[in-house]
Amino acid sequence: MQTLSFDVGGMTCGGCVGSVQRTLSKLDGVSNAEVTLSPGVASVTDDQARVTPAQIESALAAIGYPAKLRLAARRDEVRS
Ligand SMILES: [Cu+2]
Repeated sequence: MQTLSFDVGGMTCGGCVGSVQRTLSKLDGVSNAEVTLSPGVASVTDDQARVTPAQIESALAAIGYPAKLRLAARRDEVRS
């Protein structure tokens, strides 16, 4: 498992945060998602064998929130 941070654009209220969080949680391979409005960031804990950052970005883009992986903020692997 690993935890990745994504910059998420277009979120303006708690409803947006909820939509992003729900979409991330439903993705295969994602075990946890924490989303904040300000700054617009999603921290996603996932199984890198089952979901790629590009899939996460496109799932959010598909619902109207352009997301971009933060390479600098990438954290070390979490022990599972
Ligand atoms: Cu909103």
